[in-house]
Amino acid sequence: MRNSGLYYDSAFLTKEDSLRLQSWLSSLHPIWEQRYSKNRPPPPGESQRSLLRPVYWLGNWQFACLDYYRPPKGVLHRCVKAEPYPPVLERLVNKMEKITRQVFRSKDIPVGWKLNTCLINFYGSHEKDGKWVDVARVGEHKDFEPGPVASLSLGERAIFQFVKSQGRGRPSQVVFQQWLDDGSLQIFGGERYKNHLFHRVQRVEKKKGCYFPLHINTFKTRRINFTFRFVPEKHILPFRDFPAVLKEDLSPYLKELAKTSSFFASELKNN
Ligand SMILES: O=C(O)CCC(=O)C(=O)O
Repeated sequence: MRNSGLYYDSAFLTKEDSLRLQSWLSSLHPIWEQRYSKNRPPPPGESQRSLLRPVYWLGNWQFACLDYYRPPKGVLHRCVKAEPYPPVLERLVNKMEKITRQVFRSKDIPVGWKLNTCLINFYGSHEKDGKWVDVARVGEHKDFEPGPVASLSLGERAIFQFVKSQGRGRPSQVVFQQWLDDGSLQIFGGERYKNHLFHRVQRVEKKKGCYFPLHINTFKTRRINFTFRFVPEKHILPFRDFPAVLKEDLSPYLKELAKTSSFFASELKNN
């Protein structure tokens, strides 16, 4: 029988692929994004803030200040064409897509679905005013890209929870939780896990002493998570096709990325 929306394999990644991934990750320069921008200022009652963790996107980059991809209304000018997957990820993604088609019901897999988008989250401690602060968590949210999402984890274990919102001021109710191990693959989709419930990372352990040497200043990374998602190609546009006001907001990020990425250097040049 096809599953009802949740799949977990604690040992998806081989040692060799984990080392290949870590070697590739050490070439990246993740960035810190701000939640808002000049042309998309904070709404009343909110203030400008940095995301809790550095990130990197592949396939397309959904900048926080563009408010991510939120169909049906928020689909235009949300996804900036980004770097393709490196060969090791391309191969792993093919495997994840195959597993998804085998174990998920076809009604939960949209037409044209493929895992063409990846958000890489870096979890750890951040040095602020001379003190190390643990910021290894993600608040409850939904991923709005259509169809199943696949999540690959490296490093320390994280407790991942699906929760039901209980309304304003009341703590959410945990419906199901799963420890995400080093090298594990989780796939979730369907009405319950993807559309109805929220999910969050409550905390990341420190038991194994994992530490990833990466190009991120004032940050010690002990867990890395890749979430692979689907965005229809028609909603992914190159930077040059964005409206001038959004280009103004995104330019500082593109310039920072272009310092170490030939892809983004060329996107800026062709602008
Ligand atoms: O780090 C994780 O396991 C989950 C990340 C997540 O919730 C997300 O990228 O939307």
